[in-house]
Amino acid sequence: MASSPDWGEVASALRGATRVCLACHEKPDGDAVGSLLALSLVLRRLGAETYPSWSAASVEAVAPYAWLPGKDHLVQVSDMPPDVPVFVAVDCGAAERLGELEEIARRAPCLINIDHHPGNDDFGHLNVVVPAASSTAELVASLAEALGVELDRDIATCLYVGVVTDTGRFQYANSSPHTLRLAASLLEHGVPAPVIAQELFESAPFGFLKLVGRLLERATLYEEERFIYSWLQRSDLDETGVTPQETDGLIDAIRSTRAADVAALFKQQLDGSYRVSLRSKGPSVGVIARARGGGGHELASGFTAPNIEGTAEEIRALLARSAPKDDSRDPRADHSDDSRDPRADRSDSRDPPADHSESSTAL
Ligand SMILES: [Mn+2]
Repeated sequence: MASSPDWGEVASALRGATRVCLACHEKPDGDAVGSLLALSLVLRRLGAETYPSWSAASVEAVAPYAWLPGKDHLVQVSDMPPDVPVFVAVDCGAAERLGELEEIARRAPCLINIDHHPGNDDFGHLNVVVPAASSTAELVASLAEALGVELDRDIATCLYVGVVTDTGRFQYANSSPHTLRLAASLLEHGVPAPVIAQELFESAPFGFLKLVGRLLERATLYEEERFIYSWLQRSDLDETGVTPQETDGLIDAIRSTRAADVAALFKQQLDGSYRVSLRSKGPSVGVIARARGGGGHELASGFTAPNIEGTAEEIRALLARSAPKDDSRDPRADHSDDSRDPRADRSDSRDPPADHSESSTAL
């Protein structure tokens, strides 16, 4: 995000508001919860009553976000006041991502949409959508400044969680110099970065390690096509005590090898079918997913398949067909100046910001 967005109308709407409903997307990730709670705290500093929530049977910040400042202000969907003049949606690529809260949002006289998802359809009355922003948290930080609210440790902590999760710990191409300057300023407000890192990235239950073990043990590599895949059955979750929600980032475990450009993870669903997540360091996997009724980005996509081996074989065959014939496809050897170098532009290599969970976008 090179320059700060124009907050003019949004800032005046929020400055005049005494009661504000806020919501992030359902099944929130770190950026969604962090942005939601940060903005709620910012508006409370301006004296507003805030009602932060998201669509869920029970709205509570669960692990690894259960410790976040401002979580005590969360309200259940049923307790959302229906008649609040200003409703702010954060980190929602589309109004449907508000789930049950969409109706209240649509009824609000002023619906504000603050987001960084490419393809956001500007569903608000006022929209600040900045795809170049690393995270919605980055936008909320900019909004706080526009509102004249000085960050404190609590707000900065929520913002930091949004930034550090959506940038993959500052690894992805969305980590701009601005993002890192913001992170630095958040640390200056006393954000306990090492503690947050432990909470977010080193607090998995023991069973999770066993599940990763199974996944890695089963991983199958097609060397020629630089394609790796693995799978999880429902019984794996039952036996290790891991919930489906906790399996969202698992594909990272198999994509981390230099031997593969494309990774697929098959996760068995309750009906016996498999949700297939695809990640790529170069070849388009969006086209593979779309051809099978799924969706996503060129480098991160997903679809549903009836089986593991047959589908993996299909993907392998497609990759073999689309692979360039004239080089080794070893990115370290040949592509250093090449636009196909998977590391030259990783702007899409993060999980699609639309949703890190796989349920709604079938990624
Ligand atoms: Mn986000």
